[in-house]
Amino acid sequence: MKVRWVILGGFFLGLLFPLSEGKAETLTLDSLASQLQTPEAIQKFMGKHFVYVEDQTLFGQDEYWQSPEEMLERKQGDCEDYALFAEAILKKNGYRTFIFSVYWEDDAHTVAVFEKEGKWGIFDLDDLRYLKGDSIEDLGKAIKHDWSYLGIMRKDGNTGIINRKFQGQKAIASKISLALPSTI
Ligand SMILES: [Ca+2]
Repeated sequence: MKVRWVILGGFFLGLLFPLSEGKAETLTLDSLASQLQTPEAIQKFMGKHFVYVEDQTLFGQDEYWQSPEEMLERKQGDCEDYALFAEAILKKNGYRTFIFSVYWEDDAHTVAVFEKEGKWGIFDLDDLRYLKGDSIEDLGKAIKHDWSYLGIMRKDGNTGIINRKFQGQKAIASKISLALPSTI
């Protein structure tokens, strides 16, 4: 009988204090990842909830790499913030993925890359597309045709640093598959 009263009590409390919108903001990456199990679901979530805002506007500095948790809470960011969020959710769902930056002249762009069914998926902000190429150069061209150099990245504090840099022949010869982390 006690159990029933607890359940009933919980039911009536729920009526008195319905879950507010604020509840969604406390959503963890783990619980979100269990809801967003495909790249398409991740894309839909980012498209619906995230807004592109430059780092200078948000943080008063040129570069600020937010953690996926910060991005989920703030729901505003630029290219690397979208990419780091997508990468985190993909990893939690077992995908092999990495952060990739393309540099040209005085600018750069960052995306998340993952492997799916023999193709390479690219999360470019909340755009998702697939590529059949197999070299790092193919990947670079898919983002920016006249790139200067390419980097497999990692977040270091609130900035991004290049783990592996590719230029010229090195980019042409390097297989995307080798850039993927061997362990998830
Ligand atoms: Ca940022």
